[in-house]
Amino acid sequence: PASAADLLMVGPLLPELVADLESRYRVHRLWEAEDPAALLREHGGAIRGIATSGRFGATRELIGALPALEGIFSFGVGYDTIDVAAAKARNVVVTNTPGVLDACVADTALALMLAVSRRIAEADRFVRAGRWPAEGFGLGTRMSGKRCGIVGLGNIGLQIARRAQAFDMEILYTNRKPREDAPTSYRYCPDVVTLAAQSDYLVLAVPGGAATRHMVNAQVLDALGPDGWLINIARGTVVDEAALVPALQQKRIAGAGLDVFEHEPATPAEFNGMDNVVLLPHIASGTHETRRAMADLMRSNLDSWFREGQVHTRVV
Ligand code: 8YV
Repeated sequence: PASAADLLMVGPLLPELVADLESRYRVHRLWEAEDPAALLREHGGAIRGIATSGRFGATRELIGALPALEGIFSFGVGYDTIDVAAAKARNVVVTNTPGVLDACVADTALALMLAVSRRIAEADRFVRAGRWPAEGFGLGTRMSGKRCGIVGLGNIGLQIARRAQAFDMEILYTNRKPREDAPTSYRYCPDVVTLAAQSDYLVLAVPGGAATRHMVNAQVLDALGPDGWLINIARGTVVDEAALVPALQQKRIAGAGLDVFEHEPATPAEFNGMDNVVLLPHIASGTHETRRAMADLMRSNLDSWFREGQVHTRVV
């Protein structure tokens, strides 16, 4: 029975979700433990599930410390911080929350595209600083009708493309392979450099992890060029931040709209003085509606597993 299962919660999740899980499972809070190793020694043998998120993940070491582990249930679609290979080797099921966050993440991508190229955040700072009566603000760059290059045409990438089409943008994309079910007007590029060279906005929507690490490097940024905008709602690791900082400083690209960072929550101090960047604290899925839907899906995966030995959205 579900009430008998011990769960290890790696970090704080949505308070309503935590309260609900605590009412029905024996939840052990790893992040609050004074001595995490002692907690694992004492309860590790009983723990059957890990409740985590893309932010907190689940390491090989943690998985190894839990001999009775059956499943890892993650809040979020990205699972690059979960050692899926270690889980697979132990026959541990891994679930995420795909689908329910696509719309809000895509909304945020479009918001960043407009914010950075139309200088929305900068204009807001200008008005607040009382500069309007005495100074002119200057001009922004048009977004409508431009070329939108999407890196990774998955569920989120497709939602970004649909929204960009409403702005009369031309859609280009790169992906491991062309998507047969994509509208025929979407133009496939075989690699990210070719895509960047033909895009006004390069929008990242690929998963994180080793396969995409530093996919956007100095060569890609230079292909994007001084009139190109980089938008990242994917993972900070996809961009070589050490290459991005000088590219922005030297205006080798026009600007960047970033929701994620390589070492978040730390962000490069150089960004703070730049007006051609818009910085968000990883909020792309952060609406009441979407976070509630993510919590519902995660909870439903957990409950189905402990009731019926089945899950809805399995990663592997
Ligand atoms: C979450 C995310 O904020 O779904 C993802 O992959 O990055 C976000 O939706 C994150 O998972 C919470 O840690």
